[in-house]
Amino acid sequence: MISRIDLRGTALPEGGDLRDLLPRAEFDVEAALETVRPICEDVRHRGSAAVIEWGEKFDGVRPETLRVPAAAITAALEELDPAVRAALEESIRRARLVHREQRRATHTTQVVPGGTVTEKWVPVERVGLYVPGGRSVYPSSVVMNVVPAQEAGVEGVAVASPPQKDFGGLPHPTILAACALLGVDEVYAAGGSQAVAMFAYGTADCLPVNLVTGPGNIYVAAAKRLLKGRIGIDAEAGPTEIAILADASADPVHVAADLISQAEHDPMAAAVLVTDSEELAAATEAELAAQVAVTKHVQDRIEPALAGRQSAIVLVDGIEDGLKVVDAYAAEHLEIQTADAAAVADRVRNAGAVFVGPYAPVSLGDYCAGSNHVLPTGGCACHSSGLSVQSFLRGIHIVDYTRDALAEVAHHVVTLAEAEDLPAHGAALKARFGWKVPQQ
Ligand code: HSO
Ligand code: ZN
Repeated sequence: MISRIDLRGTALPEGGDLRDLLPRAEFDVEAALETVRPICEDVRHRGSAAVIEWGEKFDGVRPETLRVPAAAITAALEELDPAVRAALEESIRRARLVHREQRRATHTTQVVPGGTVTEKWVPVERVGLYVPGGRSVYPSSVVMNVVPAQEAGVEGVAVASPPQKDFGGLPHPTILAACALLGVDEVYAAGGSQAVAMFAYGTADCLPVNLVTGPGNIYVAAAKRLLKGRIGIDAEAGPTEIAILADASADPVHVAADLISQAEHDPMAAAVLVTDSEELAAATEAELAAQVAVTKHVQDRIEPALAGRQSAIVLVDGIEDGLKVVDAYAAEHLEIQTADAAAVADRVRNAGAVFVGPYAPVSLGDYCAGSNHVLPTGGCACHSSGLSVQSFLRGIHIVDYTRDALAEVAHHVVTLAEAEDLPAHGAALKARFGWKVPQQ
């Protein structure tokens, strides 16, 4: 059900060549651009009516109003299963603990006496958080988007999630209940690229936002790419990925269960085991077969995900090579299940999040570790981070120099301006000192 890639017995190629040997799903956002372009343009020109009509077309239901009424949000919380409520509250509490500590303090550097640069961290004014609602209805993703935005101090937090046929055109009730628990009352029954365009351009119902975050399908990713610049975005989320670096000490029951746990998301999800142990590889294959047989979403998601070319068991000569492989792959989620797991984890350079040892499965991070589960996919972990307080802040430099401090460096500024053939830059300094550069 899962293929093998055997990299044993030869020196591993470097960088990009190694990455080419590893499995990865196609996620062709470029191709979806042409589909979403007219939808975004329509929303730009016709506003809320266009958002509602595209929702009707794609989601099969016409919401009564784009903005979800406050009473529907309150009612959803009242009807929420108490056990789900308790679990979400614990998830929120833990996420707040971690994200609160990500806040950055304003810092002033005294460059010279009288010359300072202060870096001030300022939250964006308004954000649009996208929460999917198709195959996946994840209240946990509401938590993972809203908590860092709130902890960053964002004042305007708006959530959009597709209208649901079974719930009279409202977003799914557990999504609404999660919003209520987090104190978010601005929620829109909007999905797909039309929701992203609504956030970017604004409509009569929804003020434009500065930044859109959150996972979504390929059309959401394409709309984010199209509208980037007008709005800021987090990483474009592709299908979820788990990589596990494991040696003979790992328990194949855990390894198989964890691979399956992320394969459960999507037929395009990737599950990759990197190991130097032939025994673990064989035992994991057997376990996968046994566990998949008794899992829920077998045919529609897990089997195609595991059998797809994006998933594999990669055999390597040792954990050193394994580290090279997982770094080249740059997984969204990376589990380390080796003898000295913490030391190995410490050496990982590229991963969205790293899960250390036998008791830190990815599912823990998905819900209740306190870490964020909106993470870079598709190899983007080699240049991007998951969602954090930092995603919602901008660092602004405040430059404050006295006359003496400026005088001290003026000749250097003028020299550099002349070297770049920009004499007016130098003149801006000279103007302050009787049109002469102060002599040092
Ligand atoms: N593993 C997903 C997040 C998620 N899992 C939501 C369960 N619910 C992407 O990190
Ligand atoms: Zn998950």
